[in-house]
Amino acid sequence: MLGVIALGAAGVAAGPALSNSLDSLLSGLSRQDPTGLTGLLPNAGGFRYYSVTGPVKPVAAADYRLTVGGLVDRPAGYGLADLQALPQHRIVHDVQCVTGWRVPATPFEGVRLADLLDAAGVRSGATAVHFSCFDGSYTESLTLDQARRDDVLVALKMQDQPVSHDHGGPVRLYVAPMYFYKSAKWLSGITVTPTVQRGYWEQNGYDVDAWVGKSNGRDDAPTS
Ligand SMILES: Nc1nc2c(c(=O)[nH]1)N[C@H]1C(S)=C(S)[C@@H](COP(=O)(O)O)O[C@H]1N2
Ligand SMILES: [Mo]
Repeated sequence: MLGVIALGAAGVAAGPALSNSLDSLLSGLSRQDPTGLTGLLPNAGGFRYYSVTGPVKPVAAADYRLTVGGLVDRPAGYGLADLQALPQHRIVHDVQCVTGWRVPATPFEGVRLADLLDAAGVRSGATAVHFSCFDGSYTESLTLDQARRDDVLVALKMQDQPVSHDHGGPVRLYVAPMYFYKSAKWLSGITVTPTVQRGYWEQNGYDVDAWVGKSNGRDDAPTS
């Protein structure tokens, strides 16, 4: 996909003629949307499917494990049932992708990331949280202040259903106030770190502080 981004930038610099010939080389969806392999999910209500690694092997609910570690007093591992047993919070908010598409008023439900951080006991000297995924490639990050917000969830449900495999189930991150690339799918690891470690797209130019409408050079209308 980096090739696609490079070609896209070259196309802009070279003007419309070259851009048109580049267009014919690229599939329509990839051209419009370089942030992942993407397709329209059937019956998904406007969501697009993203995976930077192509197909991801599903993990059965019974085999799912989320680890919490790094600069914490009590590293922990949670199965899906462990997460389901914790207090659940439901947020209904617009989803906004940095490439422009928006899905209004989408319910997400799960455990507050803040609750998992409190349970682990964040040590002094920590300022950030790093996320890893069982696709083996995607990563994300938040500052500790961002991670402790009420509208940041370790989500077990999306659209009032268990998070489907295509949407990053059984468990994905949901960062309501930020562009959707912050909402890591197939979440497997939460690591408290001394400083922010840039995530996958952030190493490729996206902003770490991904507030909708106030980052990435975009002026999208506020989400609510
Ligand atoms: N593991 C993983 N998480 C990811 C991505 C990805 O490619 N891999 N793409 C991100 C981007 S850019 C978006 S817009 C959303 C898309 O979520 P969806 O596939 O449920 O629509 O997931 C985000 N989280
Ligand atoms: Mo995205």
